[in-house]
Amino acid sequence: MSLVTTKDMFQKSLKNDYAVGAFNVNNMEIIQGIVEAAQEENAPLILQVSAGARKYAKPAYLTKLVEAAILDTGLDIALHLDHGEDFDICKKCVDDGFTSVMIDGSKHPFEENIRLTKEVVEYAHSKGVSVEAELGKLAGIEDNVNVDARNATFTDPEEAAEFVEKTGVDSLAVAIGTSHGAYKFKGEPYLDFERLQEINKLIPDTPLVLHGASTVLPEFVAKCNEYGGDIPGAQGVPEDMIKTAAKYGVCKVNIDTDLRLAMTAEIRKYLAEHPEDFDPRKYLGPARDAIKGMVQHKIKNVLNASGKR
Ligand code: TD4
Ligand code: CA
Ligand code: ZN
Repeated sequence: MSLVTTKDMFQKSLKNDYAVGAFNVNNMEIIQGIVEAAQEENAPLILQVSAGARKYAKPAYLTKLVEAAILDTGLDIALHLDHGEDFDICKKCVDDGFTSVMIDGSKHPFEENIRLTKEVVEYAHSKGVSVEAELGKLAGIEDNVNVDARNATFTDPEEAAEFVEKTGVDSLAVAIGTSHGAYKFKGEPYLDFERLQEINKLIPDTPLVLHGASTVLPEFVAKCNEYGGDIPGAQGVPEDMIKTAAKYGVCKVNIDTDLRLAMTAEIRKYLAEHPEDFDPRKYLGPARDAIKGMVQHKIKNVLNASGKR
């Protein structure tokens, strides 16, 4: 039981067509809900921290909470920086004991993205830390993204191969139609699996990462709306699409929105039904349980749909 890199996790998942869940953490209850689920499923696990999470919780709290989770559960956990935007934040996280960092240079021109990623790879690898990079842009809410728009924003397979070769990066986040948040598609959900397969064919040994992979579970959206919320038209990536992605080289599936929805739905319900209560443990407890149930379902039925873990 310790903090581990993603290296072994990804090698195994690449060979066996399952994916590892990478869940965003912001506080103790979220961490506890996730690790309890992973413990019951005996699953590999990545906990990831965004710049926003570091700002909200303060860096030391999150790393110490993750260390506590390892002590408590005996799990191996990878601690990962999500969407690091420059060398400095990546270096800070490496120095703080993270076992994996993402350098997101996707907003830069191709050559600059390569330069920046290479700089992070050199530093991180010298400390035994894995690096994820990103190529292409995650889609906004689109009805039907036409072919030209797709080619302009989605990851180009040839570029992906060149990028990995030139940077030495350990894993690559690809843009194939997902987006962050609760409003991923206006009409029918669409992901460009042909493109994903093409990328996987050109760089078969590179673990791919799917950002924006929350399902936006209707059950939690409905519960939020039933108890005073207002999130109409929310839609995520259907579970079957995540299962398909795991067959085409996707080893890491990023989930944040589903955690937020599960937590908020339970808190709304509890407070609506118990207006006299003001003990935070009374509503954070059920919120933690909801996270655990949701994560366990995902690990068991979606991420490990191949059954080969
Ligand atoms: O990378 N992520 C998580 C993004 C988290 C953003 O956190 P801040 O609000 O602190 O910036 C994902 O790919 C998650 O995708 P999802 O489908 O869950 O939105
Ligand atoms: Ca990006
Ligand atoms: Zn992301």
